Amino acid sequence: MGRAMGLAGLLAGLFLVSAVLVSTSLRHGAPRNQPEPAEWEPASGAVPSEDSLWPLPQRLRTSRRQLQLAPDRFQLVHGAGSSAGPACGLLEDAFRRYYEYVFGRPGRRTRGRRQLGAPARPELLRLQVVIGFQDPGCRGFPHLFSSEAYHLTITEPVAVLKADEVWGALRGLETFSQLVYEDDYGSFLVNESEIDDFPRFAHRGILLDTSRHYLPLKSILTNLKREVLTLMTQNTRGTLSSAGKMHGLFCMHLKWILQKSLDAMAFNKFNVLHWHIVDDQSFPYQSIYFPELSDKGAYSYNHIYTPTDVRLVIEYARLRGIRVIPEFDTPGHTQSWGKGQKDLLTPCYSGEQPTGSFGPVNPILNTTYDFMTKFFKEISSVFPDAYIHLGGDEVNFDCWKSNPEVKEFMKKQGFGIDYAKLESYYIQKVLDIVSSYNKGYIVWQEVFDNKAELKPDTVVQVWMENNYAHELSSVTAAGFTAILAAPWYLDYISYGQDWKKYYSVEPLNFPGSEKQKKLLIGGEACLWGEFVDATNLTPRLWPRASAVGERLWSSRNVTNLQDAYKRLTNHRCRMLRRGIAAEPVFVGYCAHEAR
Ligand code: CP6
Repeated sequence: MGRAMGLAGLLAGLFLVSAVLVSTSLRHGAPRNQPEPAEWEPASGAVPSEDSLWPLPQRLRTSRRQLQLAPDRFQLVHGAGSSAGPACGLLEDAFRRYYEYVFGRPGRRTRGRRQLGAPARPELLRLQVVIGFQDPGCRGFPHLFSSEAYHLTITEPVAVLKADEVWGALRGLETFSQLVYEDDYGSFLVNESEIDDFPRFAHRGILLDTSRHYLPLKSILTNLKREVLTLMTQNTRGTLSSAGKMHGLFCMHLKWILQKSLDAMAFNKFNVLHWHIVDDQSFPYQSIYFPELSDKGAYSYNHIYTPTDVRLVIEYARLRGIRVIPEFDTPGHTQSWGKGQKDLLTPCYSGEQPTGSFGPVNPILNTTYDFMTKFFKEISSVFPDAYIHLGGDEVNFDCWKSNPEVKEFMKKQGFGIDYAKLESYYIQKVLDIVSSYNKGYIVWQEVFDNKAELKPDTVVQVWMENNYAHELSSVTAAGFTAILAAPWYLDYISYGQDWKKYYSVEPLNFPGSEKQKKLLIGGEACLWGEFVDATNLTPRLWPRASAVGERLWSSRNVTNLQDAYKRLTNHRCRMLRRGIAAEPVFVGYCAHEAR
């Protein structure tokens, strides 16, 4: 008993000491403008709220008038007339998150800090969130045609965030959190402002590859324990709903790379996780109908995503307005599938003899299509998004060419020696299977290049760097919807600020009519996994992907590199404060990192 008391006393003492230390260091925590390399004149910088906005809103009016937010009074609330209320778990959870992003964790705040000599200012008491449409958003999933538009007015004494759908409210909350800054005295300030915002492109994705390296969902245990404790004890406004708690518990399981990536995506207003989940090297997706696929094809029994893991990722993403589009790439890139599914891949031959190695999916067997029918039935029900990515890239024909039965089949079908026709034959059958489950599909550009007969609503993803403008032109001239990935391969690294290269891409800069331009629905930053795992994924993605994020969200004329540099540097510091290990843009420092 006595020893327990002693321990408690010691802990209390430690807490006091650390509280004092924290209170001194946090006073320097303002996301201030920092000196820039000499060749760049600092932009006006007169309105601090503007200095770290990323991506830049479409329309923005800020005033010099500063309002102060008091952490113990300020509230995020549902506004009168909103079609969403406390039953909306998605918004309740977002309110809790964004309160924390604005003011820091309750445990890390120091009471009374705002009284340290800061002059009294008019106070901002609340942010009221008003959702227009009665929509299923609180329970439903975001989709290609969701509205992410919002209108944000920040005036004394109450700010109002209006959005047709909850997805717009999520984007507006992110913007609001970016407008608030902390001054040298620890006061939280925001400039009176008015923002009208909406995305330039509807599809703004990040491709992550979990086949070349497994990317864990779960955290190290110590981290997990701390999180659970915080969740159990915190009560930000005394109204943390049980739905919010549930979501909080969900999040406990996702404390690692996939979670971090989804957090950071929301900070950058990305709305699609393109989950390149399986490939040649491993098959981590645990299938319900075909458990052998991951039993045999994953790196190990632990390097898998169980049905529960997949549900958690989808829910964690949904709460941030992010769609999860899985890619099951066939007929190429399928070596790992062959381990758990006999006769799925084509046996390669050397003359009359099978070599024992295998090529792409075997397109000449009925059993292949029986398998795909069952497999994609499962995928269609596990992943709620209206689209599935079916791959179709980089099919090597050598093995098909070597196989006598395939050659025979080619003759019978009248394909001659054009193996692209065989590939199209296969892809068309898979597309029909997936359509029968009422799903749309995305394919890599080769499927279009090989002249497969595609349904008019097929989405073609352009990835080849050489002459991608011409490819966009052809794809859209044929009437297909397109996604651009070619200029944004973030797995390529080089010395210097390559974010400028990504930033300076103008997606609509391809030859074509207005009608064609409308068919480009957006783009993706791709992080292929050959040289990336949990150790280096985050700093390789951020803030380089942020450049793509602004290009896809903000207006076409937002191209000033100096202004972008200033905002990106501050945005990167904010990502660090929020737990994202984003790499530096260039030389400099973050105010919060001072000792
Ligand atoms: N994996 C898969 C890859 C790539 C593609 N598909 C790829 C090809 C070339 C470059 C980068 C990535 N690693 N399945 C092509 C879409 Cl440069």
